[in-house]
Amino acid sequence: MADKKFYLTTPIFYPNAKLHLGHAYTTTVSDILVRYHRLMGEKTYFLTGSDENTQKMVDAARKDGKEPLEFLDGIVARFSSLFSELSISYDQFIRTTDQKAHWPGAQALWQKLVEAGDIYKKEYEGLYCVGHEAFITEKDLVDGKCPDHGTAPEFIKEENYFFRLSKYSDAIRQKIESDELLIVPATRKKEILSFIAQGLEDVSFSRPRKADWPQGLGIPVPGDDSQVMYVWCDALSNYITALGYGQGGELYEEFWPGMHVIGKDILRFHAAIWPGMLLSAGLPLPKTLLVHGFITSGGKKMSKTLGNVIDPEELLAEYGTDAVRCFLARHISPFEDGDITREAFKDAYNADLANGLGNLSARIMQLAATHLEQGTRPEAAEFPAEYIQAMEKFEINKAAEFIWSRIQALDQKITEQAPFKLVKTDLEAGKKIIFDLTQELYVIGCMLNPIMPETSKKIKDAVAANQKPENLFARHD
Ligand code: ME8
Repeated sequence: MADKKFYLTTPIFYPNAKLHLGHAYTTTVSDILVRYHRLMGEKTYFLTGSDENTQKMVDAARKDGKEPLEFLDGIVARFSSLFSELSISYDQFIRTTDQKAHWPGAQALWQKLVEAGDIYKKEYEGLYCVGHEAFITEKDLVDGKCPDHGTAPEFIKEENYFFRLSKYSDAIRQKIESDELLIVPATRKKEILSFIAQGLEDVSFSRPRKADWPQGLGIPVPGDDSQVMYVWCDALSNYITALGYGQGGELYEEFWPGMHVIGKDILRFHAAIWPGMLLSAGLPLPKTLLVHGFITSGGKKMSKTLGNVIDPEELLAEYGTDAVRCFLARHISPFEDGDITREAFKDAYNADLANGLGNLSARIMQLAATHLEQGTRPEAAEFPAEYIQAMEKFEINKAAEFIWSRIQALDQKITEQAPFKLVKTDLEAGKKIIFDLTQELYVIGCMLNPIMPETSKKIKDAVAANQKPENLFARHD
């Protein structure tokens, strides 16, 4: 087991605004999966980062009265502080403006595409949506605007380098059909296969360098400084540049190929363009794409005008790290859209944590501290098969559901067997039940490790020390 490798990436985030709960979701799901594989004794590597060479970032910086590179540092510092509050255990944070860590690998990959004869120059005109950082077509528009971003696209006529993606349609389709590139859930696999069946078109892979972009922003196309790489070509390559691809990186040899966690909105980039680039370069494709849904609030897309935006920082300040992680893990399916409101969050917190896990741990450990002589740490916790199976299939919500079914079962056991009464009439029998309860609580503590790392530790420590854990979750009214 020790030599089993697990490499997982989050999408790299656009640093044009603060991260919202949707971004926190992607990152938390990723972290839970990595922590699970670490718990299973595998050697893991966890990458996240920011997608910085973009027009939307430049626009946001200027609106804020800042120079883009200075603006970036401020926003990226906030990303890392959010990730630290969420206990995200990443190994590396890659920034696509990093000229040492990212640019050489991105340029080496570009060079491979050139060598394969897959890059060519073409005069191009089209409608560019800055929100998507992609060209869109007339028929995508509603009242002349991009329906996702509510903004009118820019008409662009320019000479670009193109990537011959069309050449790889069949090869990509085969890799996906055979699950060599596994796309989870199956509905997303089906969706992308029907998209590929129409035939993939070549994609514009560079833009002329903008006069108002500072030096240090935008990766120069090798051999043509007047052009910078198209943002998706640049961004996707982060998954291997971060491992030192193109620079003799040992991490690349050790960990690639790995798994990408993404939202449903960026499926095409990851299941068509990215495999196309890798095939062209003769590199292995990712093993898995886990495609999650979108988080809505009260059934609607979070928006400032509707006033339903949920700020992860506020939730974290009010309820704490593990409570936020628990809600995302247990109440949102990693395969479908999910909903959150403040009310639903509070109710779930009180039921799952204050009355559920917190109360159960306190009851059991109070009994143990009163009646057992010493700590009762089991040698090694056996992980139940249901838990393992759910986690291996990325069904984090099912794994959490299983843990909570155990919590309910223990609650019921205490009520039915009433060890607190039994100790008065048959001390040894009462102690045996209390001992068993602590053992089972310990297993719950172990299973909670990927989802709620701090709570997991508190529970395990309490069992080992034969003490009541400090107040875990106070009720919120
Ligand atoms: O797409 N619910 O960056 P991004 C769930 N830079 N997930 C959501 C969400 C929501 N409401 N809103 C966004 C990008 N996300 C690119 C990625 S990767 C080489 C480049 C998810 O900051 C979204 O689906 O717009 C995406 O996976 C991630 O947040 C980053 O979004």
